[in-house]
Amino acid sequence: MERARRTEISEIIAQFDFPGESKECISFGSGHINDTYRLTFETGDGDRQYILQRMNKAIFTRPVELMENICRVTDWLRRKIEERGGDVWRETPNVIPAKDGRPYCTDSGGEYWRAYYYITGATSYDMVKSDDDFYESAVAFGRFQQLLADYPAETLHETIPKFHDTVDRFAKFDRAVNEDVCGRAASVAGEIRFVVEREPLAHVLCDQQASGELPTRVTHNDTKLNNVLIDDETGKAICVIDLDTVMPGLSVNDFGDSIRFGASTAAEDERDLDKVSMDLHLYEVYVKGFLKGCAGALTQRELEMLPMGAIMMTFESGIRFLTDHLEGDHYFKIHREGQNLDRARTQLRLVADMERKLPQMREIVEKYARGQ
Ligand code: ADP
Ligand code: GN1
Ligand code: MG
Repeated sequence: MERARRTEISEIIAQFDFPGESKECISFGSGHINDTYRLTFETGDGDRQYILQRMNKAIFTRPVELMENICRVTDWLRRKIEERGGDVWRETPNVIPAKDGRPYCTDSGGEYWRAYYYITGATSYDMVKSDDDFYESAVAFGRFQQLLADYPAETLHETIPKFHDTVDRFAKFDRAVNEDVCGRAASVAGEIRFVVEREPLAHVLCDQQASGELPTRVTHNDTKLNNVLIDDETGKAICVIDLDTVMPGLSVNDFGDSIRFGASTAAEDERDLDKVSMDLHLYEVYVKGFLKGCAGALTQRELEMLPMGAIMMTFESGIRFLTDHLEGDHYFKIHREGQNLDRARTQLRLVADMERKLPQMREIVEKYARGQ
């Protein structure tokens, strides 16, 4: 680690009551937004590990409210897990308060940081390795939905306003195309046309939420496979992590985000689009696990709209990546030129594939919903 980072991190570490001697600090995970580190401390009693994260202030503009949400939700989950005889140290993230009692601290540059106990013996995966992992992640996200089904969603802060307001996402995309600040629009005319042709799609779920046909629930809003920790020994999903975007939302969007990421046959930024499709078998595996985890918590309308949730989240992600490409990559971290365009292209390819597969996607949900 270079010197500046080291100084910065030690300034943060000093604000928490970590035990023993600091031994290691490594960059961790593959998220697009926050910066994550794993800290190791040597104590007389063996090594102890923690997760330290710098919250992205440009994106999470109200970090105090964000941490309030996380503390409320994890308190609730801990109570539910305890009632069921589960392990509260492994089945939910546990925030470590700073020395001053706040669930976060700030550094001299005004950045916000938080710490969690590190959950050992578990891994988060960026790609589906086996059906079992994907099934397990589905059960975990479904269970998350179920455990929070009676939580008063309206009491949570909206950590990113209009996060899954696809109509608003479309409007921002439209503005980015018109402003074309980087002069990139002409080179992505095909992608822009694909999105514009589907403008009516952006309204479908927003309208049903506004009319109350779809209930507003506590949702995770970033249900990628890599936001679930899978136990290295048992292969069971133990914990849903990355709770920054937990806020009021739609269950079908949580379902959909998992499908667009995990049921794809290729990585989110794959450049060879011939490799990209939505795997119906993986889709079925996820439906089965998600409905098991939800354990009857979903309404009939939510069940009917699950396939639409998959299309919508994929479409919305495509719009977001394309917007960021047009605006000069200021939102999603990139590791190579054109990465956000590559990400947009995989998402739009998946949308086209899901449109073709919609009848089968519906049949699969019906098959598993019958047993509900
Ligand atoms: P991001 O928003 O950047 O995706 P995450 O909260 O998902 O950040 O954390 C990044 C990675 O750090 C995760 O994919 C996971 O591997 C690891 N991680 C996060 N929290 C914990 C934890 N409490 N215990 C163990 N590993 C964790
Ligand atoms: C971001 O931080 P990460 O990688 O878990 C983004 C999600 C996107 C995802 C795309 C706060 O999540 O909404 O779906 O990238 N998070 C935020 O991979 O915008
Ligand atoms: Mg994550």
